[in-house]
Amino acid sequence: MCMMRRMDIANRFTTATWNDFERDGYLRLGRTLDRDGLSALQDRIDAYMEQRLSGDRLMMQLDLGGDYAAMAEMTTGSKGATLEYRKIERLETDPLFLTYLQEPIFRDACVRTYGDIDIAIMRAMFMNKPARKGTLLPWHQDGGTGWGLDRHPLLTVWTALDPATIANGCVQIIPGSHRLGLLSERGHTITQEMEALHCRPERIVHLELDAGESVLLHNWVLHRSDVNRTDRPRRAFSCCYMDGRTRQRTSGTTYPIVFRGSSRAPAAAGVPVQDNQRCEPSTTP
Ligand SMILES: O=C(O)CCC(=O)C(=O)O
Repeated sequence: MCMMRRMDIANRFTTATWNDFERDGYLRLGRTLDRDGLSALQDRIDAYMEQRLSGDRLMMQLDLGGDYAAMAEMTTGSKGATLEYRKIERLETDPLFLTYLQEPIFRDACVRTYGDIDIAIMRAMFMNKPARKGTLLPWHQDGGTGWGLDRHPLLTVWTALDPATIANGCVQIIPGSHRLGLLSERGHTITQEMEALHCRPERIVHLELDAGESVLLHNWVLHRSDVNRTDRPRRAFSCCYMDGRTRQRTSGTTYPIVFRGSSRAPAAAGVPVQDNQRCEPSTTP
C-alpha cells in the first residue's frame, strides 16, 4: 500500500490512468516531441532513406505497396535513395532516436508494466506509409513464439512523425482485445474466423494523432493499418520495450538495455514463454 503511494508520486501515470491502459490496451500520451525534436527525427529518418546518412547498421525494407503477403526483404543497409521505405529497424543505434526512446515518460510506463527493473529494447523501428502507397497491414498481435524470445514483450510506444489520419493509414485497434491473450501460440496475424469474431467494425478505434504525439499499446492489443491515400507520407516511430533479462531462445542473445532499474525485485509482468513452446527467430509486421 505504502509502496504504491510512492510509485504514484514518482511515476507520471496515476493508478487511475494506468487502470485505463490495463482495461483498454492503449493510452494516448499526447505530445512527447516538441517542434524541434520532431523536425530533428523527421530529418534524420529522411537522411537515412535518401542516403545522406549511411544505413549500414540499419535493417531496411522497401515498400512495394499493397500486398502484405508479397513484402520486400528486410535486410541490412540501404536499398537506394528513395522515400519509399516501409520499415527501418535498429534505430536504437542512432543517437537521436536513442535519446528520444529514453524519455522519462517511457521509463515510467515501463516501470508500471514490468516493475523497476532493467528494460531492453526489442525493436526500435520506423514504420512508413509512403505517399499514395503503403502496405496493408492485417489484424495482428505483437508477440508469440514466432518472435523467438524467452518471455513476452508487453509494451510498445507508437509515435506519429506526421499527422496520422484515417486517410493516410493510421493504426486501428480493438480496445480491450489484449485481454484475450495471444490468439495463437505463434502470435502475429489471426485467422479470418477470429477476425470476424473479435474485429467487428463497430469496435474499431482509429488512432488519429498529430505529429509528435504518442500512444502506448499493449503488445497483445489487436491492431492493423491501411494504405496511404494521400499525397504526403505517414511516418511513425514504434518502439517495443521489454524485461531486460529477455533472451533469444536459440542463440541466447540479449538486447540493448535502455533503462537501468533500481530494484532487484523480480519483474511484475515479464511473463515467461513456456519451456515446451517452440520458437524460431523472426519478427514481423
Ligand atoms: O505503423 C503501423 O502502421 C503499424 C505499427 C505496428 O504494427 C506496430 O508498431 O507494432
